[in-house]
Amino acid sequence: MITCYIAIGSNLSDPVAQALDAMDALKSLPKSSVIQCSSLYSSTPMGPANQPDYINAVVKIQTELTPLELLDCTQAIELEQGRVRKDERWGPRTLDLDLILYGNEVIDSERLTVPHYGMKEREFVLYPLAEITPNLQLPDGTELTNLLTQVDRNGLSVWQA
Ligand code: PH2
Ligand code: MG
Ligand code: MG
Repeated sequence: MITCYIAIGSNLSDPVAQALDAMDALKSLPKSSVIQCSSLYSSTPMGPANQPDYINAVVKIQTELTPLELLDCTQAIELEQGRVRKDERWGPRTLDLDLILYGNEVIDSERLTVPHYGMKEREFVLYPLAEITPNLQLPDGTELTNLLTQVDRNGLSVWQA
C-alpha cells in the first residue's frame, strides 16, 4: 500500500458539487481507500484573471494502483465530470485531479511528473495538504511547514455556503 495525495480543482459548472462528486468518485477507486479529505477551499485563480474563483481540496488515499493506473482512473473521473481539454494554459475547468504525491517516489515520465511540478508554490495545494497532514515531508526532504512560511494564502479561505 502506498499513500498518495490527489489535489482537486474546479471553477466551472458548480465547483462545490464538482469537488464533492470527485471525492465520492475517489472513494470508488479500485484497490484503494480514501483516508482523509481536506475542507473545500475557495481560491483566487492562478493564471488568466478573467475566470471564476476556484474550489480546491486535497484527498489522501492509500492504494495498490501503480502511478499510471491511478492517472488513468483520475483522468477517467475528469472526463466523466465533463472535462473538455482546451489549449489555454491555466484556463477554467470543470474538474482537475492532480496526483501530487505518490509515496516518496519521484516520477518523471512523459505522462506524469510526481511530485507535481507546481505544488511547492501553490497555496491552494499546500494549505489543504497541511490541513490533513501537517508534518509531511516531500521526497526531496523539504518540510511542508517550511513551504507554508514562504507561500502567502493569497485570499485562500475555507469555503462556506
Ligand atoms: N488550477 C490551474 C490553474 N489555476 N488556480 C487555482 N486557484 N486553483 C487551481 O486548482 C488552478 C488554478 C490549472 O490546473
Ligand atoms: Mg492542475
Ligand atoms: Mg491536471
